[in-house]
Amino acid sequence: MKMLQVTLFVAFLGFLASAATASKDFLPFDCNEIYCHDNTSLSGVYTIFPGDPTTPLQVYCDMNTDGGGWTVFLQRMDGTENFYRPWSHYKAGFGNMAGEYWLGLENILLLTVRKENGLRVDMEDWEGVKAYANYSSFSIDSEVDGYQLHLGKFTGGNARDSLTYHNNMKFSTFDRDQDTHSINCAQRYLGGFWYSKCHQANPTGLYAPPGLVTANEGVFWRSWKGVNYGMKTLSMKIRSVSACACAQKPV
Ligand SMILES: [Ca+2]
Repeated sequence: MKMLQVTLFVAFLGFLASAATASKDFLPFDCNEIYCHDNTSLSGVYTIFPGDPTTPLQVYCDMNTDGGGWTVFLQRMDGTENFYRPWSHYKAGFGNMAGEYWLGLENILLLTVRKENGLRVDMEDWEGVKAYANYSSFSIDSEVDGYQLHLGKFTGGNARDSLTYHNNMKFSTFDRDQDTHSINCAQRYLGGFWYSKCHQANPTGLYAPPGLVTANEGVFWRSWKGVNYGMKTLSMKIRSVSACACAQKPV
């Protein structure tokens, strides 16, 4: 009897060890893998490993919108974070993952270079009305190529399309002008973005309610509310286009 107890106890220890190993070995690449691993996961801050296993990255995962599994790389919601920042900050990322942040171009590169992703932009006005825009694919080049944007087709959304204009642009900040205009768009319009000549949207622009910001400087999305209207919230998020093994939540 005692032998059986010991055997069961050892078996139980073995089970615990294997469970711990399984959990330790789960190093999710992005929010979609977290969602696929457990489709009851709630929206919130998670640790992902888009680089190697020794470089964890904190990120906000949107597990609610359109089936969940979205890795958020830009979040505007209350104006607490300063987005008028130099190249080095946009490269590395800044802000608070539970609030406003930019994930960083190097991290966005890691997330998009190994998997094909779709892009979704969600926004909300100051009356609580929501709008979105979907794109079939989203990726960027490395720093030596200016983090050039490669955007797929606009595939729908009531915000309509204000981003295709920015396709194939390099990224610009006030201290690295890579836009196609003779002026410095990032400096003039107070953000860091794939500015062209200059923009149809300004997701990293100056956060302010409508009427308190100069035209073209706010967090605007031209095809929805024009250039004078800064959004109350705006987020940009990506998700792998390949379906995961689990069933996604119904929309
Ligand atoms: Ca310029």
